[in-house]
Amino acid sequence: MAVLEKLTSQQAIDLENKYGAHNYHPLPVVLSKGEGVYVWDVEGKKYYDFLSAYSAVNQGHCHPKIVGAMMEQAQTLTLTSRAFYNDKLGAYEKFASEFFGFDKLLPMNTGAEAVETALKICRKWAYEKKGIHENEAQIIVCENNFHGRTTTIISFSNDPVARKNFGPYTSGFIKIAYDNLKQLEEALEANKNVAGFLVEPIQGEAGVYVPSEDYLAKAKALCEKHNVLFIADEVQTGIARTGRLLATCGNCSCSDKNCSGTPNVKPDILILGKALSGGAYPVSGVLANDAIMEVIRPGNHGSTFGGNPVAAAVAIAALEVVRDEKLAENAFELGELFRAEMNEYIKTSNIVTLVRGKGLLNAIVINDHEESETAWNICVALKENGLLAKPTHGNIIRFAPPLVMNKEQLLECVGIIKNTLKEFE
Ligand code: IF1
Repeated sequence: MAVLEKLTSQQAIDLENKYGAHNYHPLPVVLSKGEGVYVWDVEGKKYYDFLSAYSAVNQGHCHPKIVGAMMEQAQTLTLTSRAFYNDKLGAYEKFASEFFGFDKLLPMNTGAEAVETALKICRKWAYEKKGIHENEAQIIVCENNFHGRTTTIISFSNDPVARKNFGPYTSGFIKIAYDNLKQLEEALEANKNVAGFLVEPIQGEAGVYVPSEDYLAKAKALCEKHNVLFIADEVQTGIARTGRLLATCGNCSCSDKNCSGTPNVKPDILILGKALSGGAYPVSGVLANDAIMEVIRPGNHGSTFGGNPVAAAVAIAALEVVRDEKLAENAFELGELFRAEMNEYIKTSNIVTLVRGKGLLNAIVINDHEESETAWNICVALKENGLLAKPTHGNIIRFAPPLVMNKEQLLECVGIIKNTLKEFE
């Protein structure tokens, strides 16, 4: 069999089971094509994508502008390493810094790398600017966080499946409850060596937990009071997913009419990934102002692919699509419609207890215990009915379509979701 011969779904699944590490348990569907809000399996069946690769495909599958930029650069110059300059990186760094309202960008590739980069910058700032004794810095994180899967990041995870048997663990982290300002204040007052507070503006993997309206602003104010860096992980919530360019509203240059204009929630360090490239190519990065970013000097940090010309060209195109196609505004309006439709359904449902989210990052909670198979079975039935989604934890199903979806498509998807849920009532 030729290596890339056309396979049946079962053949593709069998190959992965035999030759691939079993680090995932995918829904039983084998995709071979994507365009906008749609994906197709190898047998040609069409689906609505309601996961968007965990909010990496905000601009829709294979967006022509993004793919075009990738192809043009890929045929010109793909990688130089940072041993030399290239003609795309500086322009991208300027574009992204101004787009989000910061002085500088440190370009990386994956979200976890960007989170690790932010942790390193925060610690170095603590030693060189705040005056904390070396190796004594503490970073506050939230229970039920998800920031990636490196050894340091899972060191402060409380998900046993992500953490167990990967020790010894990295120290220097203090865990508090999410959306709990009292615990944040207590941790700041009890520990003089706190360098930063790392937080997801909405806890995605935990089940799309939206914090209290004033949480981020008051958390940022507490950090300022204690000279601690407020670090926002917007890998999943950023790039228009929650109905604004950023869930923390980084006081950016967007003209997003839905932005609540809360400049006091501007992070000291902003972490981006996923849809920074529209799902076409691994691109992530960390943004900060000079007073913080200047602690990084040659030799302190980097990566072979970080800031490569293809990533630069793709990320510029991806951000231009967000701006020009007003994806934040669209996500805001369709998110309101989605939650209204689901709340209507919940009134007469015996199994769905609530819907929550912001913009087009939403989830429904099924009234079943965490270990039940109900949410999984609902997702398998949704697949049969032409819509792809996946449970986060146990009884919670995340719904996150590409932000290019239109109202008619969303209402068709709501119909599929409602009709499928009825099969389980
Ligand atoms: C998997 C979860 C989502 C993230 C936030 C950093 C990262 C992620 C807030 C790391 C990545 C991905 C990872 C992917 C599935 C997906 C995920 F289920 F794992 F938790 F979205 F919720 N910060 N999230 O959400 O970025 O290194 O992956 O580029 O590992 O299964 P990455």
